[in-house]
Amino acid sequence: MRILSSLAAAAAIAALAASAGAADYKPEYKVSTVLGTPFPWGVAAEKWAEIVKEKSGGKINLKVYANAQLVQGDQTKEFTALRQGIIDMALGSTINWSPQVVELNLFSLPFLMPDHKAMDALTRGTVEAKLFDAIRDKGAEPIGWAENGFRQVTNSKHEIKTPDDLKGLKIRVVGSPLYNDIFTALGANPTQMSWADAKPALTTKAVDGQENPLTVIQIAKIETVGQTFLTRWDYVADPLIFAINPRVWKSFSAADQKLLKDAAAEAGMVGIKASRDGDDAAAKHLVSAGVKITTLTAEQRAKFVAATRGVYADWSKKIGPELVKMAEGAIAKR
Ligand code: X2X
Repeated sequence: MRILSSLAAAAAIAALAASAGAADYKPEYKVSTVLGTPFPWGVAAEKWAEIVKEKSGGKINLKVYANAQLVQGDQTKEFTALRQGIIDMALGSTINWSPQVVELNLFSLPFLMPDHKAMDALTRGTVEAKLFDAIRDKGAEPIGWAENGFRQVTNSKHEIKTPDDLKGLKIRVVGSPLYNDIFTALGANPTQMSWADAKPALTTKAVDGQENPLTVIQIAKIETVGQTFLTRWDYVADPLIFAINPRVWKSFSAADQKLLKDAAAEAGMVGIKASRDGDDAAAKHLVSAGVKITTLTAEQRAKFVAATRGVYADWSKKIGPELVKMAEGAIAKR
């Protein structure tokens, strides 16, 4: 009898402890992202939520809020909202977080990364460690990578083969001032606006063009708003970063932190594959939808590189010459 009741007491204590652990956790963690499924962002974010739910036995419940809706569509405020705890977690582009974390402009240095292997060289090892330290310093816990992809330029006016073809074109650009500098150096007329405002601006022809990865261009059906000229120039690429508010991060047990990190690695791989495999498929689809795709020759591309060297040099100073050197070294060794 005594053994039985002490067993029952032990079971009751164990049950209490388990429910106390779970009770520390929120019923739902809000995950912010700019683009939902079927964009590679949404694919990665939803996969993350799915794996975390399954591996935690339903204890950790992530809910993805797309279209930057948790920051009223203003994607350049996402990092600040994450730091403040207005959102718990995010899968965000390095471009959208660069106003707060200047080092993330690294990926936007024009023509720094020649290929996917170059990108991979920056999202691991010493460069990754430096970037993650910079993010941590600014108040968020980075735990993994996914990918938006190499960005191409579209417009409604004419084919772009030389920097001269960009002259006078009004181009919608994203949140970092570095993009204003790139397009100004190329003779275009850049105007910064959120993704939420971009499509209406393209529809009304308030702007002539924009730049985004092929998967985004295709899934958003940008050809339907007159964007029928596309140049593949791979001038920059943006990875996506999984990050968590520091207080939320600390509220998880070490085992659950590992679970979240491992799940982000797995989901990130799925997202990266969706972006990389999606590019050529998107290009085919766009051609059949009537888009003229121009792929630059090495010689043509060199003219764009030359025209943006000054911007590269200026922004290397802002990003940190040491970090840029480290990145160039990692790319050379890839
Ligand atoms: O706004 C964009 O162009 C997008 C969707 O690519 C980003 O959020 C960086």
